[in-house]
Amino acid sequence: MAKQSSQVKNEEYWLEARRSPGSSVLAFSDAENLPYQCTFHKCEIAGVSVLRLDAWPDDQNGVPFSFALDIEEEEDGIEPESNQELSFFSAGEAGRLEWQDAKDSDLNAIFPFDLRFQRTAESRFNFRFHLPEDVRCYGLGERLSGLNRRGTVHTLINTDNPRHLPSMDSMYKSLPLLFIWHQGQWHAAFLDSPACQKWDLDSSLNGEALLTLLSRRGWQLYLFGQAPLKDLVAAYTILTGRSKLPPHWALGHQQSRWSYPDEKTVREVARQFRDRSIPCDTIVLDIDYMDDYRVFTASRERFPDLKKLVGDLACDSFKVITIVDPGVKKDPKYAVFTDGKKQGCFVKRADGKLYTGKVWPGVSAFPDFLRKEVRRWWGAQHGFYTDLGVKGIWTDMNEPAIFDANEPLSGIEGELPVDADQLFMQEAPEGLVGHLEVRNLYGMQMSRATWQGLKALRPKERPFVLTRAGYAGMQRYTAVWLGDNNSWWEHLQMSIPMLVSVGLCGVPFAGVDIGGFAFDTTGELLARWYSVGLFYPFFRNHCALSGRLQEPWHFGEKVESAARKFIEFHYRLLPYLQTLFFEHMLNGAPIMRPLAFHAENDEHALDVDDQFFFGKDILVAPILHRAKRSRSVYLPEGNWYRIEGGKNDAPLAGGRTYEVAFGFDEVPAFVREGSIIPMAELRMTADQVREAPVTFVVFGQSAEGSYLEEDGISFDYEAGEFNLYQIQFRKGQLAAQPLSMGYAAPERQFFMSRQDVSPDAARTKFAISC
Ligand code: MIG
Repeated sequence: MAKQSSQVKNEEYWLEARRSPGSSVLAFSDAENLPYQCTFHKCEIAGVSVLRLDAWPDDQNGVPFSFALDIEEEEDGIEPESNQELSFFSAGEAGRLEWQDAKDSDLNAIFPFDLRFQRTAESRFNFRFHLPEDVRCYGLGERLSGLNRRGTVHTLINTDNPRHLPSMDSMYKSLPLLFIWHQGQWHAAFLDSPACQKWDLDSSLNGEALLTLLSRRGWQLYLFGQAPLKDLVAAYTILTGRSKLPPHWALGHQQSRWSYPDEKTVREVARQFRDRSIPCDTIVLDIDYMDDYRVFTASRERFPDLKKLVGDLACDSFKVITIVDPGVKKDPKYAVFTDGKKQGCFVKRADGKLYTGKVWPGVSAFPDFLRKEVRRWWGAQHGFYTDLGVKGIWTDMNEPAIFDANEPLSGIEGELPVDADQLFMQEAPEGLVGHLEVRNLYGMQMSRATWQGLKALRPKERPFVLTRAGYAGMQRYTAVWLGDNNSWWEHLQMSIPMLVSVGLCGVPFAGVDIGGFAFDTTGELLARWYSVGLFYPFFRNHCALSGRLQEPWHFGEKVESAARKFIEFHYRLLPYLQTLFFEHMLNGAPIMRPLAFHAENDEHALDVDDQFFFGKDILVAPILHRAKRSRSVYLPEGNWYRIEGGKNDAPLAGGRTYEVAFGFDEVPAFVREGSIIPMAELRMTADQVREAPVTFVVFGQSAEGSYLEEDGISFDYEAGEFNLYQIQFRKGQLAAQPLSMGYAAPERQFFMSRQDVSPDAARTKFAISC
């Protein structure tokens, strides 16, 4: 094919694109003679114009299979839907999108930042784009940074680095989705490649971003044209999928510790929760429940009858979650190892020998979760836990973390190491690839294997999986927590922009360790942390080996009662939280949202990252500093009630900042005038809340909200077995409009109250009739 230069933008770099006659493939070459192929396609997704660039080195057959995309697969237990109306529940939308040929001239129309890209080394692509002065950069998932990611470098390669200092770069998860705000409008870019990516968002303040991808494989870059932030999130989550409804119990309070050393301690912790009437659903067993850290085993000395323990806890309405790491102890007497080895499930080095690395069990082998057969094999091992009655699985160390190989890439200035110098090889659909090319998929595919395993073992129950490492699309299988934070006020503060960003990147079910993981927490920090944590969708207190005891009662009466009050508030808000998970399925919206999500034309709101929306109607503005009693709160447009202001409280007008004091046990949040919050009567577990009376708390003279009913555990809602109501308050009357009716809900009592969330608020009976 004759190559002639058409256009060279900027210096020696970039895009010498030529259209090869009669096809949409554009051939590229450059001064360094590193040719590649590139195609442009476009499509409309959720009303957003999306341009997709596919590029791959000349000597390959096209772009590799994408694990990020939500492509219908029988393996995931997803069958093509029969009912069109319910198509929003089914995965596989990305597979059904119709892409049309596009030209490189569409590029600037959709993404007006003068994007240029080039293959600049054998294993490296560079992308550049402009970042005008006013631009804010949101997204990129889990980063130790404020909401606006501009002005620094973000390296996306999954890494276990427990030192969450300001200098830290690579984190556990890689979510390569960037949102760009410019002159009141949003755009987005998603680079789908599970290799190392380095996003330099104008660290030298010259108005230019440089994105480096270190890969010998092809990639797909999605550019999202101008649209409201929420539409961009909707479009991205059509591509990469949405979370299903979690089991209802998993929305309750979880108590964890590295580690509860034995059965007796676990029973004692559970008893304390019930004796002290602090709501709790789940006790989490960290690595020490195992026999010498062998996954799929339990210690005979410390947990001699785990089944009985799990059963006894179940009688007391507790669920048990166990941790599972990917490393399988290399031990010829250990069936999981010998069987996995026989079946060829473990990764090998480039020379074909079994790869081993040291983790908790000592020398260990690692499954290749990229392979379907291996995912099946791994999933089936979880019968060990389901037989014991264990309800959820926490997958940890799945970057993977390997004690002496924790920093897989020291820098990415040069080239990707050759395969022989990488840890191990993996089997991608297109053939063997060096681990670093696909590293960011490891944790995601482990949680997928776990999700599928639990689904196959207990087909009638929605699995609960929690992961540390992950990549774009992981929300289809798993909840996340953000790893090893510290018991520092700074990390309480940071949890807000971090979780909000993870949510914007498609992952709604997220939280951080409440109280902080490493170091000793204080009573004040723990209580304040619960005042924020009650709004984390994933709501867990967890603490490291060496820290002081961190359950809510170890700090005296004042802290215990504040923590109890916040945990109770979370439980009372469960009906509202449930509707938010449902909303996520409908439109991809996260649960914790930045102010910009709803304050669309408010430039000031863009830079606020110590507050967040919990759904559309609750604005959280917590105290985040030691010894502070008040803080400055920015209220966006609208009128806002303090959530615990009571029935005589007057709302504050938005569009300005107030200094607001919050009592030590006061919920630090506001409610939008015109909203209705469904709140349950208090119960000690989430399952019990499902049957408790619900009060619709009305804020304002004319208000709206929604309310969802479904069975909380099965997949029947996917077949339409749910009831969704729009609740309206007009002219002093409350009414429930059924939007969808398919579930025979158990009896429940309903009430209405005006502006008063307290448990003893004056309330009137209300009947949802249909
Ligand atoms: O090397 O399982 O982030 O939550 O308690 C540490 C022990 C391994 C890291 C997790 C943490 C967990 C801990 N794990």
